[in-house]
Amino acid sequence: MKNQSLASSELILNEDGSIYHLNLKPEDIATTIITVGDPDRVVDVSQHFDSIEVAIHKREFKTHTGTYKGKRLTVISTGIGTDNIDIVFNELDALVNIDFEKRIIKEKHTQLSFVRIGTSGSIQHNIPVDSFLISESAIGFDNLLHFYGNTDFLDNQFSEALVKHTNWNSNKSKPYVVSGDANLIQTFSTEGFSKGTTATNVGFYGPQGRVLRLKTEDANLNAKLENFEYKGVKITNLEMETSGIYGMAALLGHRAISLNAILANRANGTFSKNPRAIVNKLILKTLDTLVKK
Ligand code: R1P
Repeated sequence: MKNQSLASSELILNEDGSIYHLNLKPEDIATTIITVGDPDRVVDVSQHFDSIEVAIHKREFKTHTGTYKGKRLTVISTGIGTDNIDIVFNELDALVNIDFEKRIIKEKHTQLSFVRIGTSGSIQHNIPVDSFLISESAIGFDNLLHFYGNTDFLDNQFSEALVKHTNWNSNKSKPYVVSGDANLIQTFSTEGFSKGTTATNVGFYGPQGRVLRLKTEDANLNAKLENFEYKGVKITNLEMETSGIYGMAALLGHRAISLNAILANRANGTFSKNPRAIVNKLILKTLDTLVKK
């Protein structure tokens, strides 16, 4: 497989040689990449850069590359959900690990470091709005990883315990459990971050137990998630990308950490009074941690 040329239907390049959805060329990205959901958040990050050398926007994928305190960084928006994470991770990986001229996988692997700066809802009373949380691991309620082989790194016993505890409906895809990068987690484990296990959902409303006009299949799911415990680990928060990020990073040989600004507390029904300021605080904290010697 390694030296087989990739067909133009598989590795899709635009006329200018950029990769299909992201519209980026290999020289456009740094090896440290910040991912954000919202395209508008890209500027919230890059406004702190010393200078911006690349600014490209296609669909929900907006990319700025520049330097922060001398360190070259890329910030890219993924839009919402793990289906977009599949595109972003495969295409960013292709930019460094596939030779676009020869259309073959490069012999030498380049490792990327991904840092998600995202927003999230806590499901535990003791994790308040406006706090910051590192996802030590993620539980995927999406089914992205089930489409890839070689998933030995998944914690299947954890999944089984959760399936049993929640009486998980088998019509839904089986939850999978994947960890973030231990070194990045260590680096970010500074004062002000709590650590937890993040459940990644396939939607914002029903899948996260929000009832507007539609009832959910299991009205008690969030309560079951809140009181679930496996080997002392509790599920702390809900969002929509982390399992895909951790899973794709593990599959492709990259490093990833997901940082969450807790904007909602689902257990007590509260929402941040100043979400923008909280996310901006997390952005600066993240940038400064990335340049710390
Ligand atoms: C839902 O409002 C979105 O916000 C959270 C969820 O994961 C989902 O993408 O993250 P972002 O603020 O990073 O997009």
